[in-house]
Amino acid sequence: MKRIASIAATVLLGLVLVLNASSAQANEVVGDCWVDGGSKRSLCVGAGEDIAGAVFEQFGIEIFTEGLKGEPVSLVSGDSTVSETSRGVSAAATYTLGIFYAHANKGGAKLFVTYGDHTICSWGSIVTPNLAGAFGGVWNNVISSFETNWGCTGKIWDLANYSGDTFGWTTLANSVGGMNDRATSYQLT
Ligand SMILES: [Ca+2]
Repeated sequence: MKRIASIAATVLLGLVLVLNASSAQANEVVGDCWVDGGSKRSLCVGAGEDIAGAVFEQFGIEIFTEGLKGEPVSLVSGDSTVSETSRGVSAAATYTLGIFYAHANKGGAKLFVTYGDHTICSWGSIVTPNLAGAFGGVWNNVISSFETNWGCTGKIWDLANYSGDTFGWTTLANSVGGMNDRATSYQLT
């Protein structure tokens, strides 16, 4: 019996290792990304790198997020690689309407979804252009939490083209329930 128990334990251990190996094959997002719903421009940076600074350097676009009083707050920090002299008044502005996170509780890598006008979600559902799309590449099936800004609300779908299981609409999701690591398409409106 002892031998059988030993074999059973070995089989169980093997099964656990296999399960761990398969879960390790899930997408792993290493750095932050940005996509603009108007221009459809996008960019990703490596682990620990500054996405706002990189977007500013490459596109001359300054990313803002919503402050506590609804005011735009620049994500381009003074400590970034952006020099003060390059931060001219001609810099284009874009606004973070949604942030999707690879981990729960707004943790892990971030995907910033922006638009050149932070008031579009207050225009009303008939005229508001949806900021919608697919979670491409490493962002497919990894979203674990999200938040929205400036009156926007967000929803995620399991499948492409806004079909299958969903989570939302909501403005803050510290977790996404049964949709964890499953989101393939999204809308902000
Ligand atoms: Ca999916």
